Amino acid sequence: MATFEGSHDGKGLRVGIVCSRFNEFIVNALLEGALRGLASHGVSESDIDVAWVPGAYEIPITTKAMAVTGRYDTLVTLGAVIRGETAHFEYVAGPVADSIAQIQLETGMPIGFAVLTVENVEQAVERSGPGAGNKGEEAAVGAIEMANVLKAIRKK
Ligand code: INI
Repeated sequence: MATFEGSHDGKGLRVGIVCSRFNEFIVNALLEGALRGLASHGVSESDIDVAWVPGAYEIPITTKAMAVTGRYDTLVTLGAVIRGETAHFEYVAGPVADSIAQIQLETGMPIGFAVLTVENVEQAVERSGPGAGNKGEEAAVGAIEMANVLKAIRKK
C-alpha cells in the first residue's frame, strides 16, 4: 500500500503569486501572509514571482498564463471580493472560484486560493491579519503541500 502525503518543506519550490489590486490594502495584507508562510517553510525569495492585476476578475487568465509557462511548481491567488453595496459581487466571486478550480484540472498545476469572498470590510480584515488566520498564509502553505503531494504521486 502506498500512502502519499505532501510535506510542508518548500525548499527549492518555485512559486507564482497572482494579486488583484481592487481592495488593495486587504490584498497587501494577504500577500504579506503568503510571503511569511513561504519564507517560514523554506521557499527562497528568489524563487517567488508576483503578478498584479486590476481586480479579481482578471486573476484566472493571469493564473493560467503563469501555469502554462512551466516555470512554477505551484501558484497562489490572492484577492478580496467584498459584497458591500454592489451587485457586481455575484458576477465576480463565483466565476473566479470556478475558473481557478478549472485551471487546476486543465493544467495539473496546484493553485492555492485566497480570493476572499466576504460580506464587508470587517470580515476581510479578520481574514488578512498579521497573526493566525491570515488566508494568504494558509493558501501559501497549502500550495506547498499540494506541490509536494502531487510530485510524490507523479513520481511513483
Ligand atoms: N474586484 C475585486 O477584486 N473585488 C471586488 O469586490 C470587486 N467588486 O465588488 O466590484 C471587483 N470588481 C472588479 C472586477 O474584478 C474587474 O477588475 C472589473 O470588472 C474589470 O474587469
